[in-house]
Amino acid sequence: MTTRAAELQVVAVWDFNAPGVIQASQGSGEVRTLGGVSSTHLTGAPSDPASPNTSLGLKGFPAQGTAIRSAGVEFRLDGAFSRLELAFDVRVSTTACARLAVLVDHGDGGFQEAGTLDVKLDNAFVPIALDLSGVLDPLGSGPTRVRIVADVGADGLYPTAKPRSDGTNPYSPLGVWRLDRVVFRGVVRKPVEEPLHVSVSPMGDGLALDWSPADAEQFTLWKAPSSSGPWISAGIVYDTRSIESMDEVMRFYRVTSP
Ligand SMILES: [Ca+2]
Repeated sequence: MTTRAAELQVVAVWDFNAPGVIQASQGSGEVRTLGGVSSTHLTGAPSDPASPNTSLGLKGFPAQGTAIRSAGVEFRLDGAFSRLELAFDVRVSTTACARLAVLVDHGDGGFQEAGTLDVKLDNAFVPIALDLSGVLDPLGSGPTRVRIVADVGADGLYPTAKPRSDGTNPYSPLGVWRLDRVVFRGVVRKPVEEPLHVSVSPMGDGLALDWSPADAEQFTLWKAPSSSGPWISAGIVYDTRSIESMDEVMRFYRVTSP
């Protein structure tokens, strides 16, 4: 068994040091703006050693309390990954929204929340990290889309890093975000790998699928209506046994590693 940290590799990086380039600077993918936000290039984060070092500036956010979770950026990674982790540096201006929601493509056109992040400092780059595996790993394979968008607080308003001296919220659509060193780490998930031998035995109302440990600490379980497919990922399994309910349609199973 190898350790989790050792297996994760950098799969895509955006360093935003080439103005106007939307492609990843390392790996394969593209970034685009969302919700009417426009992009510009501003001074980069100190963590980026490159010279010149610029960042992706985002401006033109929605009016206070409107168009929630619509404004920001979307990163599309070519390929599918498991154990995906996102890290980036973000800088919010004094009047910009200081709450970020990270959303991942649910595979059916919808997006699912992977986490919300509150930036505590204004006008300084702060490092952010988020494990996306909890929401991404149960999903099927395909292009991976991850959004970073402005989110409201419990009061329905876009929060800022700090209030005015009189306690009021200084949020303004003129506020600016800067993103830099957006790094995705993970394990490349191949569409279907060689299946492991699976033994099947009845258990109550379902089936117990058992397979050998192989040289892995996680496995992908696939289902299909026939032995020729189409094979659909039923999720990542961290054990060598899965209990499946009887399914009239999905009658074939395979397990691959990872
Ligand atoms: Ca940079």
